[in-house]
Amino acid sequence: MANKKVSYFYAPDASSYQLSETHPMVPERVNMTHELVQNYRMFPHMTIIKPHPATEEQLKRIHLPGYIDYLKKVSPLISNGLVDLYPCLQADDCPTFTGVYDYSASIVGASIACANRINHGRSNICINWAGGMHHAKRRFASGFCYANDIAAAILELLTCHRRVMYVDIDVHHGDGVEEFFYNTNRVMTISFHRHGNGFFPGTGSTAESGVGPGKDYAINVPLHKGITDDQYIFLYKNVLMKAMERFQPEALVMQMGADSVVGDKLGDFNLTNQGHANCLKHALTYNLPTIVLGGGGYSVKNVARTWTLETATILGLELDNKLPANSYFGHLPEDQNLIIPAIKMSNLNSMKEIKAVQNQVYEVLGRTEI
Ligand code: VJV
Ligand code: CA
Ligand code: ZN
Repeated sequence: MANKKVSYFYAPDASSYQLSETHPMVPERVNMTHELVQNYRMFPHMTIIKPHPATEEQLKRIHLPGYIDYLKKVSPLISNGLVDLYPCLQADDCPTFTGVYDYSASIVGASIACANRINHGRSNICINWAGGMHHAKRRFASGFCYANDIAAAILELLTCHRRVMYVDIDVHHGDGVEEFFYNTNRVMTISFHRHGNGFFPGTGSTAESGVGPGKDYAINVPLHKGITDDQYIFLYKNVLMKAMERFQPEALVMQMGADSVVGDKLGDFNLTNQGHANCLKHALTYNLPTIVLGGGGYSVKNVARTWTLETATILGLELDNKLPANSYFGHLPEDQNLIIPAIKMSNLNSMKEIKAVQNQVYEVLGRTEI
């Protein structure tokens, strides 16, 4: 979007943490993205900002103070045995690691900074690829997410915008964000995700749609493995168009989890990164002040490719499919290209089911009023 003021938030120190030696969540993927964005010469097209970590007070607006105090004090050495007494960190998905508080504060700080910049009208689009931690709950960590930067950013946007829309294309259900705003009609949450067969976190059926004043303002789009670009984009555009028409938000937050791209270690959709980027491109056509966040993504080179392509999409730039020289990708044939093609795999979504889900979502949206 050549005429838009774009800001890109990047905390160089935040991505050097490791949840554990072999944990699938690798914060380094944000550094990989950063290097590709730099080497594709995108920096001159946006404002690069180094955000401050969130303060304790900011973290406690979203989280139970006792949980934040715990995060601040805990260390791998003293957490052994303690997790059973105070089970807010779940041993394998959310291990206690050195710097867990600083890591969390850094991510939340960047997403709050995105919101502030939008609130002051200084940017139209703000990017935080380290953000998008959609599972974190008020009282505990969940699904690799310790602090909910998305809820913090939305809360900040609500001080200046009547209605905020949240769209989540991570392969997992955005349960944490949904829960924070489940009973308000000032935030509409929309998550597309794999659902069923025990896929994490298990919530996110179309019937789960909000409570009290928030009834019908939580939208869920459950899908099966193997979905293709054509099916996904068809459903995504229809849902977004209808939701925009009904809700008329004043600001938009996009969670761009790249685990919905083909070849992910934890996800099993068949979306290309171009399909994934087209979802963002479509969202930007509504011309709303927009925060663009990262999220999941476990095949790290694919994550870097996807978020690089999406940074270019935001800037309205065309990129050469040949990756520029960089320190992460080597000389192997599979390391040469930006574009990730679809593969041959079974697709458990029929067009009939896609249309049925669409109609269920339309029914919920049809009951909303502004
Ligand atoms: O399915 C689960 C929960 C279990 C308990 C923990 N074991 C490890 C797995 C089953 C029920 N958790 C999911 C969490 C997915 C979080 C996704 C986060 C996001 O992308 O939506 C946003 C950032 C899950 N799936 C796979 C794993 N956990 C997993 C965790 C590991 C692992 C391998 C797989 C943790 C440590 C190590 N390997 C070394
Ligand atoms: Ca999702
Ligand atoms: Zn995910």
